[in-house]
Amino acid sequence: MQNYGGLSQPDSYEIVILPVPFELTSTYIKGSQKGPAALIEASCNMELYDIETQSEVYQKGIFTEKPIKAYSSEALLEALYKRTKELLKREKFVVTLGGEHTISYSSIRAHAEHHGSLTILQLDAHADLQPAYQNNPWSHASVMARVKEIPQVAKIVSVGIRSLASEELPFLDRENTFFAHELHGSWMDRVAEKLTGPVYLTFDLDAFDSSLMPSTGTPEPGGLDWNQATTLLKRLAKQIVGFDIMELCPQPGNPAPDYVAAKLLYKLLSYKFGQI
Ligand SMILES: [Mn+2]
Repeated sequence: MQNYGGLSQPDSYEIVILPVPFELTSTYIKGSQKGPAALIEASCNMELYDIETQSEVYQKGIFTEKPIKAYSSEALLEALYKRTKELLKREKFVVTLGGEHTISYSSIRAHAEHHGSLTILQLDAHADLQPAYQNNPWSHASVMARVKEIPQVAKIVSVGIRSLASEELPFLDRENTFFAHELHGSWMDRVAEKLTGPVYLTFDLDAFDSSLMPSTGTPEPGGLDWNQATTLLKRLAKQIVGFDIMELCPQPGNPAPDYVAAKLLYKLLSYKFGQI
């Protein structure tokens, strides 16, 4: 596999890309295990100067780790947790690429323990609050239910939700949930107000509208567009201490969504480390 951005591995670096091509519980369109490789391949075609921030964030050093693989959810989650802890101890900024959304649990757990208290910003079409799904507590549809159980997670703010099962309603934190149909007027102010202290961003790509991002396991209409997502994230970027980009499910013959995901990652890094 190539390195993110088509870069050669730097000797010193602040940023680590952690590919996790793991998929076990997809229920609709399968293929998210190919997500990290497709994102990285698309990223090799990006121009690395960011106009908005007038920066070349790759100069901070971006190191692409070897993919983490395992055959069971439990083994994968343990391996990712350990690797992330180790990287955080070395003061790296960690970006995790999925793969199914379940993976975020370990990333969040490691970041939450590292920071003591952490607010989660979840961009997603789905609440992912099923106590278990198809009898599996580690289903992609249960990931935020598991994240809620992490003691150091202070709050989860969910944005873009537009598909829900009635079983999830009792678990929904209505105060901190921004449904897609509510994203008008001063919604970004309202989201920003909820996000205090260090923030971990988990970006399920199905948060994007399915016209922009058809390449996910569960594409949904009525989602965020590029400018909405990047304007929100630009505003919050300095608070973000780590993030993941999940559920890219590449489609043969349509590489454009892979490029959207690759560019989203670079935009986030540019906002985080560049001048805004
Ligand atoms: Mn999700």
